[in-house]
Amino acid sequence: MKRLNSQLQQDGAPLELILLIRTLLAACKEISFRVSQGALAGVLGSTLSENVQGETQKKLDVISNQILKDILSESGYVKAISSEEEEGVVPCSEDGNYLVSFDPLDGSSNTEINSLIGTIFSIAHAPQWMEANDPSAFLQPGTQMVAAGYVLYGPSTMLAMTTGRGTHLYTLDKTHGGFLLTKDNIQVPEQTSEFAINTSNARHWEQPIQDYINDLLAGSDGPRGKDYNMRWVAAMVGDIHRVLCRGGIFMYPFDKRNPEKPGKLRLLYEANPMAFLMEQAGGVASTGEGRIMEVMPTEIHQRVPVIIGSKEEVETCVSKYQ
Ligand code: AFP
Repeated sequence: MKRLNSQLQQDGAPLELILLIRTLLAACKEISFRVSQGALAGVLGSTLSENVQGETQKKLDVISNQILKDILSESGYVKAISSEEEEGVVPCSEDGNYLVSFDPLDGSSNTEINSLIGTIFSIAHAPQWMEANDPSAFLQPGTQMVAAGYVLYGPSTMLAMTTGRGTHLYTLDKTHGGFLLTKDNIQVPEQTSEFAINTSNARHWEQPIQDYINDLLAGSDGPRGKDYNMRWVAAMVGDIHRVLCRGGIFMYPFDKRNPEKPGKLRLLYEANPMAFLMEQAGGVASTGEGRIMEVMPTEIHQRVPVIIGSKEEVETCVSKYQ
C-alpha cells in the first residue's frame, strides 16, 4: 500500500508542506494514543475551565491542543497557529512559511461515550508581511488553503486529506506508525437518501431549512418521492466522514437564537477544511447563501451556517434559500 509521503509527492506538494503535514500528523498519532488509553490514562472528563467560545473544555481538548501547539510551534515551518481552544493566535517562528488552523478535538463530548472524535486542520501560506502575532493574516477565504484534512479517532485511526488534487483516505498502521493510502480520489455520490441535522433545534431554524427538512420527512409521500434516513454522530468529523464514504447531506444551519452566532460551526477550522475535502471529492459546501470557501472571515473564531455533502442534495437544499 502506498505511503502518505508518496501520495503527497505524486500530488505535487512542495517538500516543506510535506514536512509540515508529517509533523502535524506526528501530533495526531500522539493524540490517537492518548484517546485510546481513555480512562486508563485519566484523560476523560471535563476541566473546570471554558474555552473562548464559552464551551466547557474536556481534558482531552486541552491535552490535544497542547500536543499540536508544542509540536507545530517547534517545527520551524509554522508562523502562527489559530485553534478552537486559544483565544488569540499563537505566534510560532518568525520565518515560518505557513499558518495552521485546527480544532484539536472535534466532538469532544463524545469522549464520555467512547464514540467518534477527531482533529480537523487547515493550512495556508503565511503572507510575507505578517508579524507572527497578527491575527489578520488568518482572515483569508478558504480558497487560499493549500491543504486541509481531519484525523478520525475511531475503531481505526483514519486521515482524510487534500492538497487540492483530490481527497484521499489513509489508515494509520499502528504496527509501523505510518498512514497508508486506503482509498484514493474518493468521490461522493451525487444523490443520497441520508441526512444529518440536529432536529431538536428545528423550532429555531429559518424557513428555508424548515421547508427542506419537512420535504425529506414527508418521505415517499412528499415532493421528494422517496424515503430518507437520518444519522447524527454529534461530531462533525464523524458525520463528514460518513458523507465522504457513502454520500449524504450534513447541515448545521443558522438558527434564530443568537444573531451574533450565525451557526454553531467555526469557519477557519471546521467549515473550511471540510468544504475543501468535500469539493475535492465532487461534493458541494454552502452556507445557503454562497460557497463556504468564498466567505471572507472577519475574525478567527467566526461561525458560519454549513450545508455540505452530495451535490444534488445540497443544491436542492440551497434552492430553498433563493
Ligand atoms: P463538541 O466538540 O463541543 O462536542 O461540539 C461538536 C460540534 O461542534 C460538531 O462537531 C457537531 O456537529 C456539533 O457540535 C454537534 O452539536 P449538537 O449535537 O450539540 O447540536
